[in-house]
Amino acid sequence: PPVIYRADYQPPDWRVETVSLEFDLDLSATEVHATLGIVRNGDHDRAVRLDCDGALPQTLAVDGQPVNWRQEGSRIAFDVQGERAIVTLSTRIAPDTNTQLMGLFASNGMLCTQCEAEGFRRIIPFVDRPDNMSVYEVLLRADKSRFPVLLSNGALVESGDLDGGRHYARWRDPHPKPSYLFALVAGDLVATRDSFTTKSGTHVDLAIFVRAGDEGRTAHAMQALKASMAWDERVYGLEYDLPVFNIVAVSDFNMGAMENKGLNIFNSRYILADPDTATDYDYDAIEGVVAHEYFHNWSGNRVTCRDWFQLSLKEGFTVYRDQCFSADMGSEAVKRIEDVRMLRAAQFPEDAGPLAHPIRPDSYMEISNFYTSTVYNKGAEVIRMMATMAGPERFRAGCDLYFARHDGEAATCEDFVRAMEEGAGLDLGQFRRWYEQAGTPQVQARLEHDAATGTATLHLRQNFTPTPGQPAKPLMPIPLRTALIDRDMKAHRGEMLVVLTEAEQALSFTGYARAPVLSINRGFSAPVNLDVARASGDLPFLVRHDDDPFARYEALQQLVIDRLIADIADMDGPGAAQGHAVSLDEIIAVFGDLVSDQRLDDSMRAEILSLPTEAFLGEQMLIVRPEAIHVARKSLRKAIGSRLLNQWRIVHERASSVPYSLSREARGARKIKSLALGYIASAEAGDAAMVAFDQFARADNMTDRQGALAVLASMQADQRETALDSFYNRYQGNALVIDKWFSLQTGSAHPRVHEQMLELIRHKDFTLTNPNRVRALYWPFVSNQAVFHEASGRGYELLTDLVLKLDPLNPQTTARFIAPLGRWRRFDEARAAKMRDCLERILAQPGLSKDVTEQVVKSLE
Ligand code: DPP
Ligand code: ZN
Repeated sequence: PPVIYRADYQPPDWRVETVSLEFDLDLSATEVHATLGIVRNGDHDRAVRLDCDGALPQTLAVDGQPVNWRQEGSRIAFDVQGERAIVTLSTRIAPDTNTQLMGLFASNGMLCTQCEAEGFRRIIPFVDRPDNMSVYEVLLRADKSRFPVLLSNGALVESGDLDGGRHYARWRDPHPKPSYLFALVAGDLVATRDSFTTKSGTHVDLAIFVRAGDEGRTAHAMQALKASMAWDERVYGLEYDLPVFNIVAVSDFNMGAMENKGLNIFNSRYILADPDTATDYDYDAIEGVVAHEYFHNWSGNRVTCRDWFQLSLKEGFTVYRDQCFSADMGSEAVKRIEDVRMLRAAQFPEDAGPLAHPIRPDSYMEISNFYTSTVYNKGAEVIRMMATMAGPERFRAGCDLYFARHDGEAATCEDFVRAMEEGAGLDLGQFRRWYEQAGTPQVQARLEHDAATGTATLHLRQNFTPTPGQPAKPLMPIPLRTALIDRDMKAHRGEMLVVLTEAEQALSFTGYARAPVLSINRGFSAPVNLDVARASGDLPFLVRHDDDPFARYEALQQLVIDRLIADIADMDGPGAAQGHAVSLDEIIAVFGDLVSDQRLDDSMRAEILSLPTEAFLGEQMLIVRPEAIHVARKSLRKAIGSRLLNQWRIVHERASSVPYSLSREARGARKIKSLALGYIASAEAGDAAMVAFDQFARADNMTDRQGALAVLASMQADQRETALDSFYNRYQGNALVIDKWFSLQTGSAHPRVHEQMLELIRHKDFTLTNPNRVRALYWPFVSNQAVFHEASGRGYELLTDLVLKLDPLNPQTTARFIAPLGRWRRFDEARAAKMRDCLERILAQPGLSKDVTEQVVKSLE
């Protein structure tokens, strides 16, 4: 497939100023008539070229005269003489055969669209690129009984009945927008309604449309929407700009949700929740995604992207905005830990592998492959670093300037950086490299102390490892929030922001009779890998005394990682381990202190006391050793569980007495309850299965039920099957909960996960046509390091089979599953060879999609 380069950007030859669309909607045959007001853009005599994917025009006329068009690859071309013209064209599409879920597709008898990034061209041929902004008017016609609800962007202009049991609705969106923000929905849906009054007094009607029966599960999403609208006014001064804001939930969806102007379309998992079916985690995810899509109304829609290389302009910024919103709604400390954990789980491996790319990529074959953790989550970290360096007021001034200057435009990352420089008064010359360079920087830190002069000197150094296409890398500015903590006072004199700009830098601080303890990259102020030379005893000190909650978490994670890496080295023979790992006794003592530390709330306690995942431990090793990691971690869990068993039981009982509510205390209690249960099970306490089953059976909410079932799923006990069956029977018919039932089994630490996986693939509720179901079954399996990377290679074969079967149906969802195989360089030769074989087998498949081809080719390079 051809490669598209950022450097080749050219403005469109023709713009579409106005779009009028008429749809005669039907599941199997939808007719589309389009009237496009086009304008020549610049002084040239080139033809009109419209992007087209599968929906060739049935008729095409320019100013009323039929014209002959020609096909040029994925475009159609025709000639137009004057400066402006009216182009009319029609297409006929079959939504119910659209398994890619791009363009107009059917889901459970309803019709809806997904146009980002290049789905609109599957509806009609169009100048389908984000710098082509048009005003849309949309007329929808359909059978009234099957499609009683007809929605599009903007506001409803008129609606009424037609002959033959049909009806129509006309929608108009006054805001010019790129085609990727176009949306329509037709179906038999029920609405939950509410309203919001903006700070300037405009009334906005809010509605969430779902299938009948789901309307009792929309309250949380509605509350999140209203909270987001208020938050964006308060924190960014940004108001909503239409009289209507509609949300529709659909069950077949590739993405999490889509920010179409005035008509957000959501994967139902990010809308539907009640205590019986959704966990606290689901509640948070809903709040975050609803906010994310709402915030796009400014960071994405009012100011959009010039081209898809600028994707992080809207996504990185909007993720940063939704992270701050969720922090404000709940716990800032816990939110930061969750976000960093996610960054390290998904983005760091991506940035260290064959698919590494800068947050503003330089090239792509298929843009769908670039909706990545790098563009989103590292993109958000880059915005966060600017916010940290500027401080809140100046950061806000930079954002104000950006929105004021670029409102109504298709902008670039460079536009954002320039607005931030001018508005916030920052010099971002060197900082721009964060947009250009892939790879996670390495920072080494060492604190040197001179007792004679009372001077502490911080030595910093930055390093880079090469990434594809970037063998050598210039230095980056790395903002590190830093504190020097006095060992006696257990306090510091104030946090400093140290910006490392050189390869090596040293900073001296006086007045330290004793060497202080270094607390660095507090709050994870820079997305780097940090290697700190420390005296043993420093990490336990930080776990107990650091006043930055993230730093406490980080210190304990590092303590555990050091110990486990040493344990794994010990497996090669005594004395193989070297370095500074603290003893198991010391780790148990630290855990013991934290289990009952009064300064921690339960939510933070549970966060800190969670062990790093096997996959994350693998990331810390040059060559990942799946069995050794599994064994070492399991044995550490067992030790922590059994030696603190009484404390875990006390915590479990205390937390079990807290009644269900959504208060922070009750949510914290639920989180620590299932964590404690997990440690009781890891201790292999004789009654563990009973305690777990008891929590499962008594649960009056999904958090406790799923928490218990997750523990049981890893056990070999009769209660396991009983609980799984009971859970399945109770929720049969609720797709989102049945997704959990699949995930709990394939993500478990049960010794027979692979065999269970084979059975689940054949389960009557498994289908390849629903992306949520595919991900629910396969993603926990692929992330289950010891199982997926079983030495036999059968995990790789299973994934390869999926890829080959799913690609013809849904390339976009399939391509996400290539990265796990692409990590072959990080495994021993035998595994690496098997992984490569699988990639070769995929590549040999005739008719392989562009999406999968790109990922496989890059993974093999
Ligand atoms: N809908 C996706 C998101 O909000 C892509 N824009 O991130
Ligand atoms: Zn987004």
